[in-house]
Amino acid sequence: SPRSSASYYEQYHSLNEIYSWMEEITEMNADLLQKIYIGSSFEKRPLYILKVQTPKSAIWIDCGIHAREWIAPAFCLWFIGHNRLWRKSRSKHGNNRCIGTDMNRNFDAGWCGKGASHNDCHEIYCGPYPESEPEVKAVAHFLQKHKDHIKAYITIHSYSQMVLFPYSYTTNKSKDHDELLSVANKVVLAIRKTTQKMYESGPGAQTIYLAPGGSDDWAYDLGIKYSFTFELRDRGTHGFLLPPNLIKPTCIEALSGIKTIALHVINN
Ligand code: ING
Ligand code: ZN
Repeated sequence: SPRSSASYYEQYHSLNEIYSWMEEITEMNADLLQKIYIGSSFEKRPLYILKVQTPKSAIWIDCGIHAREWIAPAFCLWFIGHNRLWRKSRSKHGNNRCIGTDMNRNFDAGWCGKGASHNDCHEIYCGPYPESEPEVKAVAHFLQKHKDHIKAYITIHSYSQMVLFPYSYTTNKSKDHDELLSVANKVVLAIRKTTQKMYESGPGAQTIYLAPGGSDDWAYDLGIKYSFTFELRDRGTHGFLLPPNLIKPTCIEALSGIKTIALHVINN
C-alpha cells in the first residue's frame, strides 16, 4: 500500500522501501526532520538516523538491532509517521484505502466535476457523496439555517496571496461577477495600503484552477452574494510553513481586507 495510506504503517517493509520512506518523509517534513548518515553496515548498507528537531537535549530510539524482530523497525516507522502537510479531513469511508476527504471538494456545488478526484488516496478526493464529511455537513446546515442573516461568507486558506470569488466549479461568470470583482479589487488595494503586499483577485476557476465542491461556491449558490476565499501569504517562499514572525503582518492585512468587504456590505 502507498506511503500515504492508512495501512502503510501496519505492514512490514523491505529495507529499500524503508530507505525510500526515509527520503520522502524527511523531504515532506523538512522543518521537523533531518536524515543524517552515521556510517554503514558490514555489508556496506548506509545507516541513517532521523533527527526530530529539538532545541537541545534528545532521546535516542533505535529499532531492529536484532534482524528477526520485525516489529521493532515497524515501530520506528510508525513513531515518525506524521505529516505536517496533511490537507484532508480524517474520515474513513467503506473500503477506502486512504484516510480523509478534501473538505473544499465536498460541498454540493458542482460536486466532483473536473478539478476533483474520486480516488480516495488523492489530495483532492471529493468524498463518496456531497456533504459526506460531518464537518462540511455542519457548516452547510448552519449556513442554510441562517442564510437570511448572513450577508457575506469568507473562507481563509493559504497560500498564494489571492482574493477569490465564485465560480471555481465552472469557468462561467456568476451573475454578480462585476460587483464581486470590484469588491475583490478594493480588498487588494486595502491590503497593498496596509502592508505593501501584492494580492491577486479574480474568480477561482480563472485565477487559480478549476475546483468543484468548494465552500464559497456553495455559499454563493445558496444566496450569500458576497462570498470570498482569501489565500493568505506567502507566494511560495515558505509556502504552508509560514514562519511565526509573519503571522502578525499577514493577519493585519487580512483584517483590512475583511473590513473592506464589511463596508461594502453595509453600503449595498
Ligand atoms: N486553495 C483552494 C482549494 O481548495 C479554492 C482553492 C478556492 C478551491 C475556492 C475552491 C474554491 O484548492 C487552497 N489553498 O486550498
Ligand atoms: Zn486550502
